[in-house]
Amino acid sequence: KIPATAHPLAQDPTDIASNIKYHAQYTPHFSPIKFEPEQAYYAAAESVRDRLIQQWNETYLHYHKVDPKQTYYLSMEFLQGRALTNAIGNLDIQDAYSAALNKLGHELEEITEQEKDMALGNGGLGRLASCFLDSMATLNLPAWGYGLRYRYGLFKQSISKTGQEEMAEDWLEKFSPWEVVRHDVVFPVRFFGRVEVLPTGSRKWVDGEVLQALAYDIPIPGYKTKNTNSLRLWEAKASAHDFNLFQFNDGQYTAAAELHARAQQICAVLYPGDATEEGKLLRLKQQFFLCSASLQDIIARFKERKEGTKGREWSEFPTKVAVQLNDTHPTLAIPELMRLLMDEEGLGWDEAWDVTSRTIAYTNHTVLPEALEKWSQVVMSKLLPRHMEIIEEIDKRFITMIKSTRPDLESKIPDMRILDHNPNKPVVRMANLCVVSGHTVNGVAQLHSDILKAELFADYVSIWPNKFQNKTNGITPRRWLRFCSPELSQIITKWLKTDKWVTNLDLLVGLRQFADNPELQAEWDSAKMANKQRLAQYILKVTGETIDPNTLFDIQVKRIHEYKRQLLNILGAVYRYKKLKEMSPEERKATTPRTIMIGGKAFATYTNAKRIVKLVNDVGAVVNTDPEVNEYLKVVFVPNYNVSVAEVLIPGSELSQHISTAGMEASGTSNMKFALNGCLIIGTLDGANVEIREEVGEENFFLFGATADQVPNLRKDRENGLFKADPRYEEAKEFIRSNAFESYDYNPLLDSLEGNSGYGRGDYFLVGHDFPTYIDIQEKVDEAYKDRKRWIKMSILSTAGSGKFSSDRTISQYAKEIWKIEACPVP
Ligand code: 26R
Repeated sequence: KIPATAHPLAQDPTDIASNIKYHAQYTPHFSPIKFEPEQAYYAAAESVRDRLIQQWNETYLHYHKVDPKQTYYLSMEFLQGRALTNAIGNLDIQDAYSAALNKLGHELEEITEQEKDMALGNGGLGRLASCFLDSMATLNLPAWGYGLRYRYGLFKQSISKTGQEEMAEDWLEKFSPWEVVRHDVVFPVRFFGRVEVLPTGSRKWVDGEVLQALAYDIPIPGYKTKNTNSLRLWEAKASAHDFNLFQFNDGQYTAAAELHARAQQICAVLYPGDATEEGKLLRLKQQFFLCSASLQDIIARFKERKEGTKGREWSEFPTKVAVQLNDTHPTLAIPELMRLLMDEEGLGWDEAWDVTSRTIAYTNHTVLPEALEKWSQVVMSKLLPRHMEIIEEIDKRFITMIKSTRPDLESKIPDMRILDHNPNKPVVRMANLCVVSGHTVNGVAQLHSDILKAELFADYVSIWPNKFQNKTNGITPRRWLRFCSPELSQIITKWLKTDKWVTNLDLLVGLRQFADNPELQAEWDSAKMANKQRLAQYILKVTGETIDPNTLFDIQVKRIHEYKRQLLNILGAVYRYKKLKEMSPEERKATTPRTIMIGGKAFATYTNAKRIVKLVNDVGAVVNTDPEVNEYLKVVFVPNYNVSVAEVLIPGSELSQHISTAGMEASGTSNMKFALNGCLIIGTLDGANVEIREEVGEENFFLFGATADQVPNLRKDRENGLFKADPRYEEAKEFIRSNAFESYDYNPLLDSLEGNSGYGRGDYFLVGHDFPTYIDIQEKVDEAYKDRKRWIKMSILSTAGSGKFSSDRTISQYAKEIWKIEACPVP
């Protein structure tokens, strides 16, 4: 009994079931024999999409009519994860869909598992962009994301005897039900070529090769609001004109489709390796492709809306458009906007510069020197000759300005200017270009913003004291609490007597008054236990390891990087193992049993990071099969950490580690997700940890380690031979060197902790310095965990103090203090 039509806005489970069936039948992707979870997922997703499309169109038309100032968030990364649970949750149709699927013989939880993660991002920066999109829609802000439609997102990680292996992750293997191709939204994007000087004196970029950017839109529904914004992802195409039929018929198949092949390369992978010159060029092409297509689109929309309003001037562009650069990756938006305004729209330099600098703002996400982008001037001149000219002009005018207004800064010019004329390798410094051109520069946590002002951008602060801001990161409470932990959410709603906390996270402070209440504590405990059990089942499924939910669940999940110090964690675990081995059975019984879980991906060519992954796995292999300690300690590597894995791990965690060398982690955002889920943090005074500790209370935060201002001196001490290693630290390292875990050669990794100077050598990340206080505070953790009541209370207070870390708060601040945009709710 298949319905002939479906009503997209059906509320009744029977009607929704009909919609789902309708899609299974009339939007077919499979042979009409099966209706298994996979088929049910696609059909359910399509039925949800129908209802999104309705409000999505209304949103576009409404913005078009009202013509408010709109923000465009340009980012090379969006780490969206899965969409179905989120869409159903934001539309508030969970129960009806659950019931509808039951009618069709399926469970909602099971079919949502069918969805592949959309992993078009590496880590923190990409996930932040996705949390921001959720908040922008929820706050009814006219704000869109712009990115690239990578064919292959972040690689899939598997673990073998030799460590991490990478495989292409094919999120589009079948197709994505969430994207809509806009066949009418296509823009040309040029590469290479030359600059032609016209008789009028104006300049024009010509020749080279021209590809087409085609728009794919993904709906971004807000929570319980009609507003549904867009994430617009560009795909590169060559046109039929570029296909040489003559060559093809002549058997020259590759040559015939050369431009088509080059177009395919552009969006083939997220972050192509940049070890080679080819890789670097491809990455630069990607960046420009995003910037050019997005700005042409933004300008087209401005002109379209301008037509209705007689006489709008280009000078009004910044009153209608705010462009936010997510790190320096889309910096080319600056010279591209200048080029479009001058060469295509006929503005003069001053007018174009005024518009551009009032439109663009830049967020910095890291102070790590190797992550500050610098592009070869030679490569840039070849690929983007007109942009190179414009950048040279910006640089020249900046220097002139300094010389005339700030002669005192003359000696700083070589550091401050955009072009670095190092004779070996002249480069363009993208961060400098952003600071000089943008109206606002922000860091992502208070400490990070302070460091930017005091160090990286100190010289600019004296010229533009008001340009620099802080916007402490946040996370969306929908995905990261409401949907990933329905049990805990229900308890919170019950005790706060409202579910308004989902959009007003500050209301969580209301839990403080009940932190000692035994009834709440019992409920809290059982919700956490349910989440731990779900996590234990997941670990069993993916690793074959049985873990005991009665042990302390201790988690560190994030990209593997030496500054994040997974090595400190594993050295601590090794030390714990060794002590357990030395204990009598009675002594062991008195310890706090722990399950240490570590997960994360290592960049494919980052050797030390890969060694760390292997070490964690090797330690686990020994510890987990050692019958003497097995009950008291397990070490598990969680493979293929991604957004949907995080949604299982975080709710089930009790302690999480955020232990970067102080001053190096710009913010961290998983720390916020853990704290929000009632997980206690063991951490350094780094990034947003500082603010989390302030909010949850210092007695609910396990602090250790050097502070950011001590770090430079500690490194100097080390160079001067003043570092004295703690015997426990030496013991842990020696134990690994003795081949206690695997006969693999860990000496190169451990050697990075020795010596006395240099990046990556001489223990640049201060593992040795922080090890003793780390072990001491871990003992405090063990003690605290023994007092069940105290621990639960701390857990409740952690959630209660997490209100500040909603991305709704972050986005409201961006909207007010940087973008100057206002809500535009769809009636
Ligand atoms: C250019 C290339 C080398 C590159 C550098 C850095 C590519 C990607 C990155 C990602 C960096 C910038 C990143 O993810 N930074 C993280 O941003 C998060 C969101 O603000 C912070 O929470 C986190 O501390 C920071 O490391």
